[in-house]
Amino acid sequence: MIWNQPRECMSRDEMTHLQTARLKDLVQRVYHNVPFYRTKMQGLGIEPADIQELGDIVKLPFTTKQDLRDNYPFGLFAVPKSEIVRVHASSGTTGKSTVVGYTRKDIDTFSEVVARALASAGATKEDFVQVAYGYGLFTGGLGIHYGAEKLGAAVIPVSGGNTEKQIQLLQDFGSTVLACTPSYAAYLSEALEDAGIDPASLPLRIGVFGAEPWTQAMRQKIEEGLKITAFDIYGLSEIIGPGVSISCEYQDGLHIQEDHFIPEIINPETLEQMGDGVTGELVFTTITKEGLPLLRYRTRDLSSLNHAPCQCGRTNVRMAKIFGRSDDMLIIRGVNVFPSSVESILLDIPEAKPHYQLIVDRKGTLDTLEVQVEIDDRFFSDEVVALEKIHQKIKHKLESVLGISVILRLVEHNTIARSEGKAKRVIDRRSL
Ligand code: DLL
Repeated sequence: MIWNQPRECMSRDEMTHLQTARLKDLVQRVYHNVPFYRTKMQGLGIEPADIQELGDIVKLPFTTKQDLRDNYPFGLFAVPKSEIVRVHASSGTTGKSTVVGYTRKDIDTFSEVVARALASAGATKEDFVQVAYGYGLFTGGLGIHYGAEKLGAAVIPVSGGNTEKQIQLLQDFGSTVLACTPSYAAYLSEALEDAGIDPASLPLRIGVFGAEPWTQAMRQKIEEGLKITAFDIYGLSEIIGPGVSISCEYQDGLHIQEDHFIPEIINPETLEQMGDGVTGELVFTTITKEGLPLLRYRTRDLSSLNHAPCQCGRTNVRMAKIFGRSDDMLIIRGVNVFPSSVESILLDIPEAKPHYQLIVDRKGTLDTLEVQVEIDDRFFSDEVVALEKIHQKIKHKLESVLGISVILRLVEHNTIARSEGKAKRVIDRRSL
């Protein structure tokens, strides 16, 4: 179902018109209300009047996570503190977290984009949505919660973790929609199997998964394991939270809520804007946000844009499934390795489970990559020869695709730590 037909199915002309008007208004607001942006714009020798059409966006300064940190906690807010009704903070692993603030209207926008996302996944007011994203400073729990309520669905606000409870609620409350990270969904599916519960016996039918990179192969594994259809929901706290974009029933990219967020793809080196189909860094400008409006925020997420019409009827531009983050890219002995490439390879191998970890280390002057992957109990036999065969097969595949030598360790079920939220796929001991 399309939740907001007029907004999600606009003609390109109408969208351009709306975005231009909103961009001009945004530039006025940040110029007058956020000293950081006024100084930046003055430094570039531009004034709000220089922004007349959409293409003028390239004249505007970029914003980075560091800018948010430098202005910690509330320095980039564009409204008086009394207008802020909620704050969230992102789960940064290094340095200070980034704090974001919402006005009442921002919370309405947030709920609206999440309602659109859930509807795109096929949820309706008839559904019971089990929200297993963490509640708290993280935007996942409360973000999906408000959107599901807006949709008119029933929310089950269980939050992350407590797997036994999750399973009990899936059974007793008959949840039809599950919202959590893909890695946790993979874990839940396995926990059901261990408990001897047939997922087909549960009413669960839709998964709304995001907050971390995951491949199509992982989607298929989870869909098979839980007997559901899984959708990819993308977002980041700085822009609003979950709901910036979502896949539709055609599963060919994620529709961006363009009436609220203008996307661009840039070359992260030259900072130039790239055309459709070219992979680069995603950049967003928040054109309706009041509390913390951002100009050209550099997400570090790698994707590409596609303006071609989609069979679902939505006209909003699609972004390709996130390929990884530019800062996730590992450089091992000079070769670029993306954790997502490793995931695709592993999940293509029937004996491998969707639980793996990459450990990068330095022995002397040489970087090493160790890949640990859990092997299905059925294959983890005592027969050394059989296991050795699987080992050789996976190692060969990894090395031929990645182009570097790999230390492969096949481990037993439940060896790799499970995560209730975002999975930690890479341990880089070189930087410790
Ligand atoms: O992860 C918001 C969110 C919550 C999205 C629930 C989806 C579901 P942050 O904690 O600020 O916000 O982290 C944002 O997570 O820049 C991406 O690198 C990554 N990310 C989020 N969604 C996806 C996705 C939330 N669907 C950062 N695919 C982003 C790949 C994702 N990466």
